[in-house]
Amino acid sequence: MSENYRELLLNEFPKIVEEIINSMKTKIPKLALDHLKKNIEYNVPHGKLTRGITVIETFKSFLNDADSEKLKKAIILGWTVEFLQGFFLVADDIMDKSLMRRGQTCWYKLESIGEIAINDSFILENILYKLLKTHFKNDKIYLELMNIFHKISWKTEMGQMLDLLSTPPNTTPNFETFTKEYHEQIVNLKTAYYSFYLPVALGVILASNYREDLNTKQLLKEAKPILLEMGKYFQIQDDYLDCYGDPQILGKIGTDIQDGKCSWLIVQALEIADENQKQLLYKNYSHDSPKSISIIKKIYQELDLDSKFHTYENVAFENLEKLIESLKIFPKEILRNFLLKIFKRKK
Ligand code: GPP
Ligand code: MG
Ligand code: MG
Ligand code: MG
Repeated sequence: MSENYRELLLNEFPKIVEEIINSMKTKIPKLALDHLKKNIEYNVPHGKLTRGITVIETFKSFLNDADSEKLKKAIILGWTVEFLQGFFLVADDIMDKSLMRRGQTCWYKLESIGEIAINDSFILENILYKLLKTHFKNDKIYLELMNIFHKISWKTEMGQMLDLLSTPPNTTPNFETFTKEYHEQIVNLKTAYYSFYLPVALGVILASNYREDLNTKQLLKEAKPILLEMGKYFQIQDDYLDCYGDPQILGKIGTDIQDGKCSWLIVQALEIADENQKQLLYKNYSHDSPKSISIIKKIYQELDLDSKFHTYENVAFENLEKLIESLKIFPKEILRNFLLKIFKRKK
């Protein structure tokens, strides 16, 4: 099923690129048009497209007999979340000093790119609002769509701010904030809202464009806590994979230890480490040297964080299954599918 939606999305992509390029054709010189196209094509379509697919899946489960015109709207809306994701990732890689993304060199790291990547990330964000305007300006949900993107972007940026403040430049990490509670707040804001709540909410909102009987507010109110819980599980997987994942499969190389991130792994480690291990963690965490990184990884190994994560993963899965089972009005299948897509993921 989702393979089909992936194909639907990818088939529409060249048309979206063309639409954007055509809108600028007579306004900027060819070399700028070429750069704009390259920015979009390099940074938007190469991910798993889980968020875009979820928009379409959610929409379809509320509007099973959607005709091709309505389905096209779902596809466009799917791409708007992927443009938002492209924007966040280009910017995040600069802030995190990452090297690889989706199996490619990070955009800002390309020899011909560099700091223009900052502006390119802004452009990717702006394109999503252009797409909304072009394709939804005459729909009653237009304002609702714009509002939700603004609201969720704000949350994500607050989360990114907390994430970055856990280790400001040229200082030691704020270890007093390396707690479960602070970590939970970071992942909830920086990941769960835009990656889990937003795609499902967009699917429901689009369906409500055609079905008067749908109570968007009620439906989303019920699904939201579960989606945020799934988002937390997803970012904890991301934190785990940063250290234990295979970069070949993951398409990116971990940076959390040298960046001094308030990651699930370091929070767990500080909770159970003995005094000697704690001192070593304090001394070496956030240092960008192979020796310091290997000291941290060795302590993680001594503390058996690998198997602690697997235990957490199984408990989180069971808990989410129970939560989904308890839904009264929101279709369980949508959330079950979403959960199965990420359970034990390697990328
Ligand atoms: C994931 O953090 C969070 C984001 C990509 C949101 C970024 C938000 C901005 C406002 C730019 P991460 O750094 O752990 O992701 P990854 O491991 O993929 O780099
Ligand atoms: Mg980051
Ligand atoms: Mg990052
Ligand atoms: Mg990460």
